Amino acid sequence: MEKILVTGFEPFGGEQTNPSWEVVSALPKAIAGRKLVCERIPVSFRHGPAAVLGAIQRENPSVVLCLGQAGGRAKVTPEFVGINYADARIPDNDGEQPQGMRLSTGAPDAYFSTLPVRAMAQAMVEAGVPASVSYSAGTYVCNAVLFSVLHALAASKSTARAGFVHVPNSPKQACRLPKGTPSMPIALVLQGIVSGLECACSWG
Ligand code: PCA
Repeated sequence: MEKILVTGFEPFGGEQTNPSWEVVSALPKAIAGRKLVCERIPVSFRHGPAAVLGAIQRENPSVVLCLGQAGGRAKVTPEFVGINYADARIPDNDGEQPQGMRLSTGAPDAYFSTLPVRAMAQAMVEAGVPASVSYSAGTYVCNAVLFSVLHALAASKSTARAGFVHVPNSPKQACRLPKGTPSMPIALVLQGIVSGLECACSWG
């Protein structure tokens, strides 16, 4: 049975929870006839990308989807591109704060996601979940994970497809955040991710 690797992050930035992991831990055991393998990864420039790459080596998935929290966003957002750049606004969970530097010297400036991000966003919307393609995954750990995974898969000539989806804060988080902070119920985000994965698996 082919596998789908799905990852979510531990909490960061003083939060108690991370909606990305809340969603991943609620996913079904299989989607589109492929077994789901779920991994919780650290918010760490050093250890986050390595954790996903280790899981890819171990599980040999045909699809890799990493999820992360994007505070302030109101929609589920498949990411179009990962860039070879880090500029951390706050320290990561190891206390590291790379600023204004490349993630990898000698690697390309950027990689486009190899998942069908436009079709996935469309599938999410059709399932009734607010979603749109994002053209920036930021310059923090999520972008580092996306870039590093795409770089490693390209370098090894892997046929696995990979991408990243940012999700809004959960309502539980938004209760303690400033007035007007958008949020989305975990169950709705979950529906979006399932629809997005079904779409990705039906693609080519
Ligand atoms: N979001 C952060 C890192 C971990 C997470 O869930 C980001 O967008 O980079």
